Amino acid sequence: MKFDVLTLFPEMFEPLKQSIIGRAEEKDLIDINLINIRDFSKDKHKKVDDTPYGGGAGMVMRPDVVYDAIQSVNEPNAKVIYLSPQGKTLTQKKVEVLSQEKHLILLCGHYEGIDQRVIDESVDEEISIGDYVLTGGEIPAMVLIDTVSRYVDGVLSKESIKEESFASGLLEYPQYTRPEVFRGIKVPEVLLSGHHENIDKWRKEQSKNLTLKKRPDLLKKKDKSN
Ligand code: 4G4
Repeated sequence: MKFDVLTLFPEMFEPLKQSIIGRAEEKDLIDINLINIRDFSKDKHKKVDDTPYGGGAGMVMRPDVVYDAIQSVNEPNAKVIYLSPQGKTLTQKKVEVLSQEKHLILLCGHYEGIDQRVIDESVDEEISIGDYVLTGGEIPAMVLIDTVSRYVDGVLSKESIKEESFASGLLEYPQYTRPEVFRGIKVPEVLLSGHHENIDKWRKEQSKNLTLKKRPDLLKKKDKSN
């Protein structure tokens, strides 16, 4: 999977060098290519934004600069995604669908966003990570890269994906590790029994009860396999 990220702040993507995503890139399972939109400014002052027509607060990113940045990496098989509060909300199902793509181009807006004409002209999909406003699309782009990369073959074990929360439409069962007793609280007996059938049953029941108690809305969803 190739990710091209178009941003004014490529330094914000340092966290993706860590842990599982960092290792996935080292192993060439994913490729994260950072493109500085400012490199496409033709202005002698490297200006990328201007005041909004019609007036109002803040600055808007110029369509010509953003368009040239997109065209520098665009190709027929790529999907151009604009991270914006106006997009469709990202779900685990959507993440799974996106992970089937070969090439994602992630466009990060800053300030008051990007001139609408380049969105209309070059963006395939607008995606939001939730109903709140951020200063830029960089954190949403990182969220998308992280969630999608987990579905790329070899990044996680197949088991981790199958077992985890949301894949089944339910919350994850509680996890325990050593010590057996912590502040007087013992690990649930069944987990020490070595009886895998009982452990499986117990975990499924925990998942159902937890979901009912903490996220009953998830049980009403149509798009799930429980
Ligand atoms: C596009 C338009 C995404 C991008 C306006 C981006 C929240 C999300 C931005 C803006 C974002 C989200 C400056 C408001 C950047 N905020 N929920 N901000 N703003 O996915």
